[in-house]
Amino acid sequence: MNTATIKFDAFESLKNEDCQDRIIEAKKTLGDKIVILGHHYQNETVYRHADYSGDSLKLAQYVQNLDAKYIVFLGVHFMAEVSNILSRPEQITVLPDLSAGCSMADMANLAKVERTYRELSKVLDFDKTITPITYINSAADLKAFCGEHNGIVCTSTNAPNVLDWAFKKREKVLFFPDQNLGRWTGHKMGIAIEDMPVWDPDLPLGGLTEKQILESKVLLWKGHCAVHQMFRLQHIEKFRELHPEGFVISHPESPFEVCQNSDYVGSTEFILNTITQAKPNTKWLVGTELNLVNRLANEMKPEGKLVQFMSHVVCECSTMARIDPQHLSWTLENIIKDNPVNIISVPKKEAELAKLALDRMLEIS
Ligand code: CIZ
Ligand code: SF4
Repeated sequence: MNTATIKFDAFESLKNEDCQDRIIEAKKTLGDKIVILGHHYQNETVYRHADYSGDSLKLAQYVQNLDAKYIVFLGVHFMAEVSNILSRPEQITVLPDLSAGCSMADMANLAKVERTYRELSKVLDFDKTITPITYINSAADLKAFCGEHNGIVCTSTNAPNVLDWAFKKREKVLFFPDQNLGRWTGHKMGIAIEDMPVWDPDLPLGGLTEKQILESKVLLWKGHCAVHQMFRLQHIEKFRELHPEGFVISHPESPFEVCQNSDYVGSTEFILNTITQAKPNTKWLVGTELNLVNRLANEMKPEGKLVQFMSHVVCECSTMARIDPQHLSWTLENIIKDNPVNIISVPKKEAELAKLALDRMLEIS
């Protein structure tokens, strides 16, 4: 059956509750033709339909072992690109709303990274001296750049292993686009803060002197996550005042001083595991995305654990939230009609090079 694509207009005004039934129906109809992957930061209204959930590393690992023809990705654009790159050619990855991007990923682009390559090449032999590492929160063409220039991808789960791998190969690292993850990981390896200067891609020589570049160990791209940037030392101090026996756990995308003053720092998988395995009745202040913290708070209530979000302002990842029940049901119903919409397809050459960098990461994860 091949009929016309259903337009989104028909779904826009549907109520969330009505979409829930339609999603359940569509999943039944599609059976094992589809698999739905959900990132931890997704809203409950769609997350509950995920067949598998995880951080971007875990989801990338699932993708390699799926048989379904369609992979529906509840997450953001770069994750769906990774799914397309790591799945088999006949599999189709769909992102329910194409505007679900990542503002941090957008802080680096190929033109800027290539310009950085040219600027650094004025001072040193880039390919002999520097390993480019891109955080998985980046577009596929940046992963391809890393594939082509002996580089690698990392996630917040495996960043320490990846940095270790990089320093066994070459003396320096260019880390993009998140300066906070790069700085925290380097700091934990014992690298001095002054040996990790910030590289501003909009300035000649990144705003650094030749001497600074030559003496650096890690060049930290001037990029950050707008959500994690909201967490402050004052939030921690206030929590400690009220709950001196409590624990603070933060994501490494948070500002350096927040990480420094936390009891634990790690990826979303690490945060989930740590709090889930903690003793009953413990108290936690958590510095990561709101949807994950709310879900965890509800799940931990029966054990008497208090799980509190770090900021008093609501900082949900607004791009993750674009994946809503309306877009999910629209996507599924078009797949039923054999008219998949919002297919994510990375150009072949780019995908091959990006896969090199992803495979290097998966090998050491
Ligand atoms: O890697 C991911 O999935 C993200 C975006 C955060 C984390 O730490 O899991
Ligand atoms: Fe990107 Fe930050 Fe949203 Fe994660 S929370 S997807 S880094 S904008």
